[in-house]
Amino acid sequence: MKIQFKITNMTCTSCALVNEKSLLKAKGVTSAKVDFKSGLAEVEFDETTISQKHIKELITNNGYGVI
Ligand SMILES: [Cu+2]
Repeated sequence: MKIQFKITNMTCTSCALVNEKSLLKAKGVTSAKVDFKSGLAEVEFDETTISQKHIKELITNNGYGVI
């Protein structure tokens, strides 16, 4: 499954990298791209292993917002 959502509060490209890395580290996530400029996150994952809610929690746990 593939989802797109927006991440808020990112101030630079390393914020995007931090979020991208934590997404990629999560079990069940097969691909993750975070664009700093647009704030857009694109995540592909196996929904039998990880939920959308959990994916978004990874971002909020890093101190960023999710829309
Ligand atoms: Cu930053």
